Amino acid sequence: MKPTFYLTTAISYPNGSPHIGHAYEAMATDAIARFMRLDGYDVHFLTGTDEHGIKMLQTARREGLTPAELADRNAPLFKDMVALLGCSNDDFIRTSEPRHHAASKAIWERMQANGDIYLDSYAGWYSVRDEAFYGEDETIVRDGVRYGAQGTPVEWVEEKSYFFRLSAYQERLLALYEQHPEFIGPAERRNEVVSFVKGGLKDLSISRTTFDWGIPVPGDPEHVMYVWVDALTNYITGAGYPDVEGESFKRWWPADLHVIGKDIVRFHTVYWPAFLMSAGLPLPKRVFAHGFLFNRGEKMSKSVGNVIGPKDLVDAYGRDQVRYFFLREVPFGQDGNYSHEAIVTRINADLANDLGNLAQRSLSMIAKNLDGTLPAPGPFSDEDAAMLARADAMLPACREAMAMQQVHQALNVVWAVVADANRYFAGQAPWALRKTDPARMETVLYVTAEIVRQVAILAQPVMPESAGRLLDLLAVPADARDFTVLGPAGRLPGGVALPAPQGVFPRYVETDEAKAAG
Ligand code: ME8
Repeated sequence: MKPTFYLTTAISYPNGSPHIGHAYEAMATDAIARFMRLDGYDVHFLTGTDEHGIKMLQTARREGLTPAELADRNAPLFKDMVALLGCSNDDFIRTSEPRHHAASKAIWERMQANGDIYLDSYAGWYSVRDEAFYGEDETIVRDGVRYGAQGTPVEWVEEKSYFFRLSAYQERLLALYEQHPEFIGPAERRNEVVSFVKGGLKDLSISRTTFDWGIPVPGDPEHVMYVWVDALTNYITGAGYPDVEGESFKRWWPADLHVIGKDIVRFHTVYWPAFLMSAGLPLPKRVFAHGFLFNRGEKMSKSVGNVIGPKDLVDAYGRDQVRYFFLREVPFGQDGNYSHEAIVTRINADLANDLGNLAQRSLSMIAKNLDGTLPAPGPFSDEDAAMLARADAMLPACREAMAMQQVHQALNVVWAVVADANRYFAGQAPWALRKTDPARMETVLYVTAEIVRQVAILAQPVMPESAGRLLDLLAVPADARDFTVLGPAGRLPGGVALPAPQGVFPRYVETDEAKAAG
């Protein structure tokens, strides 16, 4: 039996079209999912849309739609986005689905049965943009407008509300962070959460009565659940909750990894574990928060008008190129910038020049000089052996990086070997050996092809299509592309006929149009 790995993205509010922040999270989580599958895990990868809440309601009103109509119109855009990006998600959840209503009702009832829910009235500040309640001390007034902790405007709310006894969970949460330092990554986020919880927790308002777009509170349909109660619950719905005895729930829950953005850490590392503790359910093993992406240093927002859609990027640069750029360029967990120039530089330097040329030069020499047959190597020189050893050492280094979601670091490991291989190829000069020592030429070409094989296998999580094409060019069979064949165990067999080489990573050629758009 394979070990299991259940991972999720945040679910997006479909109150508009998907933006690059949504795409970034999906691409990164997909790269992790693909890595784990290739590394022998049975993976379940969940993503979806978060359709309730006032933000959806207000947008719908502005557009003259019901919130359900707005969700029905926009949720497919998110589904299409993950497909466009080549994501390998096993499920796409919409919180308006009956399975999710059932799960939300069930977790509510369990928290209630545990004595953690009571009726009172709420009077305080609420940010619709964040769908978050803020304490007075977390707000500031600027130019007559009051803003919450994340800089979004807040409004005063007063209504009857159910509360969750969050204050009762302070000690248990602190014990969780202490005993499981890996629960929150990266470390800066963990420190923020620990000091927030140490500062004391107030009970949380978890229902609303002033609108009815949401999941009705069991036994009191005048209230709908606070959107975050149902949103967080999506992760167990996706595992088959409330059927806790079912095969799916036993197999997938607790989740191994929730990938989210840094603005929603508190919901995932304070509220969510407290809800689960209250409901008597196991806790997810890790929550990892990535940073925010900025277009040339500015935060993207619809009001600023600098939102570039994921589809525009994929159309302009190619799917694998976009995936590679964001995952290599931005250290996962930190904020990052993107611009047309930065994307073109990565495409031309890392992909076209470094990996593309290495593959193209070695494969076209095999095509021209050896009738397209991969040679069997002669005895390995010290340089050959050292080069192979560096390639063989990639997997453990990549595993270590990916276990901490350091996707960029795993790519750095692989591209360091690509750089070594280019130096090796230039130093060995197989084109010169063609006349002086053809047997050595064959060995050098073999070693280079073998490096390309291992690089391509490890590039698959980030660039599934292009890496697959490289492996096709090396005649690597479909069942010899996972991580069990990395290292000496899977060396290319000599004497195999290779298909005609083709460029896999074209250079990006600047057009005036692209310059203007970038
Ligand atoms: O927060 N750069 O939904 P959402 C990087 N529905 N990531 C970004 C980003 C940016 N510029 N902007 C947003 C929600 N994100 C809730 C989640 S989960 C139970 C409910 C990330 O559509 C953001 O941090 O506002 C979040 O992880 C995801 O995109 C969805 O954001």
